[in-house]
Amino acid sequence: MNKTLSFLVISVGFLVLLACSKKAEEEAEEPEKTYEAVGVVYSVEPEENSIIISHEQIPGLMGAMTMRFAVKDKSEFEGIAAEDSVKFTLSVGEGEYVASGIQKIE
Ligand SMILES: [Cu+2]
Repeated sequence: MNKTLSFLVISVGFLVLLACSKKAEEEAEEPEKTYEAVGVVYSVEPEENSIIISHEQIPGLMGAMTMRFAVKDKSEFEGIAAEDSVKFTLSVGEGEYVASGIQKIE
């Protein structure tokens, strides 16, 4: 094998390796991520299985805003009303924002 050819083979091999490791990295990011968040309840909508919360900044995800979260378990709504300060766990998966463990805070 001449020098140019072996250089080419090594380069292509390196590129394939790079592409593969990048793909594995992207796939590893697929699973649902969770964040701890705090905010003030804007409105509770049990019939819609959702809650609207003015949340504070969530580092690594988004700034402060008022937005709707899906709520999977109706018992989450017990004792929670508009204007309550709350903390909750936000799960992000497949473009869906789910609030769970919603708890009133002082
Ligand atoms: Cu938001």
